[in-house]
Amino acid sequence: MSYKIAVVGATGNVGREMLNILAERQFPASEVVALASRRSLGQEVTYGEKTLKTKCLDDYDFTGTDIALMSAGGSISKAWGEKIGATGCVVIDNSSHFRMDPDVPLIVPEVNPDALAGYTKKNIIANPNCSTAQMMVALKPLHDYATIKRVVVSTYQSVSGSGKAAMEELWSQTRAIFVNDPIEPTVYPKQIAFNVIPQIDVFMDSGDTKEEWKMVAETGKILDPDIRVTATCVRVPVFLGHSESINIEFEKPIDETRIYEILREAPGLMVVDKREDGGYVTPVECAGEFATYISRMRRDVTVENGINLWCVSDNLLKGAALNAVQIAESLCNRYLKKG
Ligand code: 2RA
Repeated sequence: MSYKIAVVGATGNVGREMLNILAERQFPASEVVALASRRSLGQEVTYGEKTLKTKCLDDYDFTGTDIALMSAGGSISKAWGEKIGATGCVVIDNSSHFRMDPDVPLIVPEVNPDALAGYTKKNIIANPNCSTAQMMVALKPLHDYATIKRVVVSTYQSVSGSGKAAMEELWSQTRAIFVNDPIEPTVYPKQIAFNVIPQIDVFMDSGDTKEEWKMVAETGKILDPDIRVTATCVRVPVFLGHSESINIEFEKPIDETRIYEILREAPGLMVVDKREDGGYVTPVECAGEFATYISRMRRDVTVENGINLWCVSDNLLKGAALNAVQIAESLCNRYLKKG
């Protein structure tokens, strides 16, 4: 039982990781096709031991392709998503374009796998925003335990979330400052080197940024619309790995020992939490890892049933490519069985 897979946006940060993870997890692929824009035609990308030459999306016929993993930006998803789905190829889209579409399931496999059943409406499944995905993995077991009523989250998001140009900007700005020849920001509104920027994506009328809105709206769709969520999303001078400070208030009484047990047993989570120097995870340690890490769990004594958590994950993996491949695995195991 094997599947023909297309990776759309194969030369981007996430596309390359999708190929790496398909190979690393030995996804049952009969063939993997790397698709990109015409300007990237022929560019080589690695898929395990193989090197694939990218083909042009515009010229590709999706007939006979079982799954398309897409991470080519919202405009490409808007132009191609439903067209590809109509060929019978199931789209797993990493852009934000379809996430809040009522006919498209928004999936974190450890959290709401049953929602996958809705994929047949458009043959499209949406991958959540990177900062949402890691928070869902942490919140789901706790919500099942004591019913979460309110979440206050502050994020510290790496520049890889903005793409290669942002990573190059952090590097070049840092280098320029060291030689006392600062350069003007281009990717971000302000300098990112040795700085933090409290803006990710555009501002909305509410004063929230779209990234903050995504965390609120996507939590409601994936986990529970009754959970009250407020977010502040910040860009930090880190290349890889998103960190989040999460304050959680529960409806029901909680026990810290039980919470540790629940987090340690939860799928996709790794608890590293010692109340000593260095007894916690930082972004540099999560890079390349599939797990979402939890540290610094402690009571929030300002409310009756509250805790604080530190949550770190590789934003290109659980925040994007890994979650997409895990969706593909669930899809094949549950619905796309082949004789
Ligand atoms: C970011 N979550 O971190 C957004 C998109 N990946 O830039």
